[in-house]
Amino acid sequence: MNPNHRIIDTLTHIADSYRSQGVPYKYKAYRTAIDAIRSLGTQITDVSQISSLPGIGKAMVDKVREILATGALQQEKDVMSDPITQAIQTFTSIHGIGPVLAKKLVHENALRTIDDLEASSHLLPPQARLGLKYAKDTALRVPYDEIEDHLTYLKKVVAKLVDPMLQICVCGSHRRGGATSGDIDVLITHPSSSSDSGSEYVFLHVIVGVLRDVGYIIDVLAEGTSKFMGYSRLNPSLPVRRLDMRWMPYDVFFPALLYFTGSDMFNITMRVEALRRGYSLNEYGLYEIPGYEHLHHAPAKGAEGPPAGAAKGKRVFVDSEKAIFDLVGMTYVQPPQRSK
Ligand code: DCT
Ligand code: MG
Repeated sequence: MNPNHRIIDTLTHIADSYRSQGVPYKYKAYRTAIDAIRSLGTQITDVSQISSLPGIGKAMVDKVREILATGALQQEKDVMSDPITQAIQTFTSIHGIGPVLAKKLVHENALRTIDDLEASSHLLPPQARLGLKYAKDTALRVPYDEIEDHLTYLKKVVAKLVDPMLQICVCGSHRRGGATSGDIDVLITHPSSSSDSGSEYVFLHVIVGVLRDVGYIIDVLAEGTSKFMGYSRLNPSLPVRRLDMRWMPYDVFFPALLYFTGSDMFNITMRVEALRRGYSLNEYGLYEIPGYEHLHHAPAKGAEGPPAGAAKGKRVFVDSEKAIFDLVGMTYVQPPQRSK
């Protein structure tokens, strides 16, 4: 356990409340400070140990000082004991309910609990009604070992009923070594697929069909050619889990693996580093921004440009996550150290 877990947990509670209230800049400020503290490695006994860290301003130093002096933070106690804040947090954790709707339900309709929502489900859009159907189950974190069981099951079913060459991995917080995860993030590719052809995009549809037939996928929130969002269950004695699946052709597998592993904040940091080196990085690839000198070429291959909507520039083929770190001038970071 991190020697500063008390400080980290306290600040995380406040960060989460800002996120659910729809105040992203505050959420990011807390997350940046939390990451700096998590990376410290030594126990904080005095605020002088953190006051010069990047991302930690005076207000954050004051909060840490209060935690060190009193063992707690009044602001956290207020957040955790405020029924309105807690209701907004509960509601925004339901798929299909964002901060604006959550606040409306709390302030205008005086709803506070999942039971209240169930009694007033006519106030919800269809996606949120589906989210509500599984809300009690999906509020539970998914243990590491259960996700491994999902992976084993998925590999077996897909190899047998779709194609034995399909490669499946779990990304997200699970790949970062999280003891529990909020959902199951699955990335799928096939070694013979390429973004040049596009025909392989039919794979995800076939996989989803098979997984529905065998009763593993029990409901669908959204399904496209490269993304699936829905609900799955390994067996009836276990809770229903939120399942996110992405299909990526093999030539863009590693940028996708990097993106889908996260964390969200780590991705932002890495994108900024890439930009400094003249690259634009997203889940679909690493692109050279025209006009920069790109000294460290990886062998470029195929695909002339990014998909619609992505930054313009030539795509750089990478055959590992490490190759992306190298190109953007970062030391390789192992997945468990990417929880930032
Ligand atoms: N991601 C991102 N930016 C976002 C959301 C997601 O870069 N705004 C990436 C990084 C993580 C990955 O997608 C999966 O997203 P989540 O499942 O939301 O996050 P997680 O890290 O897996 O955490 P959790 O345990 O809550 O699922
Ligand atoms: Mg996840």
